[in-house]
Amino acid sequence: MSNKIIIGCGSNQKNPLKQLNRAIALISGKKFIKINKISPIYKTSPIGFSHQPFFLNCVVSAQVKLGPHLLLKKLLIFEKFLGRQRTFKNAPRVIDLDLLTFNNFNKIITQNPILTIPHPELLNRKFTITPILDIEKFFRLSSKGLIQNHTRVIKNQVIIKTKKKLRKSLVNQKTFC
Ligand code: PH2
Ligand code: MG
Ligand code: MG
Repeated sequence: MSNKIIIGCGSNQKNPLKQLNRAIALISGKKFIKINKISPIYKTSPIGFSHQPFFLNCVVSAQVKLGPHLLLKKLLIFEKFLGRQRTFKNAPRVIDLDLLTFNNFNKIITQNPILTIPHPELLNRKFTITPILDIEKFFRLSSKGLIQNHTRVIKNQVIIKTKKKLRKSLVNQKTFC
């Protein structure tokens, strides 16, 4: 069993580039996941709660051997391990790992408050659409059509492609999970 997924990664605390590096090193060390592509890193204006620093965002496409609920559980464990503390909605965070899509991009896999796939905000955020298009050129969401058509209507979101590069393996993955 191998499922194709896209994970959205974001950070705006404690050296965001370092946090993205730690997250991706951690993910890439797991046996149940094989990373295919990592998008460029974007500097993005905060959405939802604006009085906080800019974010760094990127997305990762991968193959996983888990179902969506178990994968979500793992991502939450990773966030915790990497120092995420939950305070209020859209608060600043050391790391956020969102399961954006699972296999067929078009299909609603689950739709509940705990896990909705595709991610309900995917099409409302340039910081998810733009990096997805970098690595999945023909990404399509059924009735909504090609996602590149969505970025044009999103207002007030600053998103700047950076030249920042991710380094490998900053976390000792072997001691975890
Ligand atoms: N994540 C949020 C809310 N707002 N804004 C930016 N720019 N990047 C994010 O990753 C982000 C956000 C909730 O998860
Ligand atoms: Mg999020
Ligand atoms: Mg999240």
